[in-house]
Amino acid sequence: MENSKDNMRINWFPGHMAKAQRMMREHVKLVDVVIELVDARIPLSSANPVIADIIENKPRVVALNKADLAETAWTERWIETFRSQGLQAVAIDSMTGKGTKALISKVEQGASAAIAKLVAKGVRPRAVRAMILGIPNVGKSSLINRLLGSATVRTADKPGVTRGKQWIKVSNNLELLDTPGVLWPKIEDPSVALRLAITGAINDEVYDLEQVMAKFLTMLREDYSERLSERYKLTLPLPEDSEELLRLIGSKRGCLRSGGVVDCDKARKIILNEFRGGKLGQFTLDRQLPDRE
Ligand SMILES: Nc1nc2c(ncn2[C@@H]2O[C@H](COP(=O)(O)OP(=O)(O)OP(=O)(O)O)[C@@H](O)[C@H]2O)c(=O)[nH]1
Ligand SMILES: [Mg+2]
Repeated sequence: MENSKDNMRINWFPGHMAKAQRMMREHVKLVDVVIELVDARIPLSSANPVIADIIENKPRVVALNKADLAETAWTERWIETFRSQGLQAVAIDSMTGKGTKALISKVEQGASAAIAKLVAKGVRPRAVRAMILGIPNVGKSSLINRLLGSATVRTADKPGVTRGKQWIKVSNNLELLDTPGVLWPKIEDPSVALRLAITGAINDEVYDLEQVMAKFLTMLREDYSERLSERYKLTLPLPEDSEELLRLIGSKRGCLRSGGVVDCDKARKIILNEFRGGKLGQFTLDRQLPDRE
């Protein structure tokens, strides 16, 4: 039987995502502006290529969420890049609310032409309607809760939490539509799939942790060996072989089975969780800006 996890050829576009995508196409007509959440650690890899097609020419604001987990200098470079492509972009942290004021003002600006058009037709001015789109686990529901100041919609540290759509009245001036996270049917670039898995956008059950962590450890050793050395008390230079590096970290962390054998699976999970929780510091994993024309 073919291993469905081979080469990360996995089913990350389950039926509920296809359904959610259809719902977005229908609802985009009802909104004045779209807020696209991307993950500040992977601003390019987390940008769904299908979104442009779904939203057509609705005004769009790109919010780089989880900016607290990304390298500030890189976040600024990415914001510049989005702006140079003619997109409004802003860095936010949905846990503390940092950047959300700037986001709201961009959303209001984006909607102003549509609202003015209604008023010109003699319709009473109404609240701005915005739809929040983005990949699973990027923080769409957390952003809504932060704007509301209460845990109104469900959030969790795993993809696929929000299933249906939900309108939320944030204020008299703003109504938001929360949507389920969607990926796209075919992720062509394996390095994109890798980054989506590492950052938690792809359900942990459907990819091969061993394969992902071998590649991730190589990335970490190349760009962040000091951080690894500091966190896990390792002497530099780190071993070139990712399996050896993993065993070293595992033994430092006491991931030992009887007989002193390192429990590699446990070590992999520890490293990944510490990365995701920000315990290894701030990371930007998309480190190549698109060429400027
Ligand atoms: N550090 C950090 N964590 C965040 C931020 N925003 C959200 N999170 C965390 O990311 C996880 C996912 O958040 P959700 O709001 O459920 O994500 P979602 O986009 O609604 O996910 P789906 O509904 O599954 O598509 C939760 O554990 C949040 O606490 C942020 O700005 N910084
Ligand atoms: Mg959600």
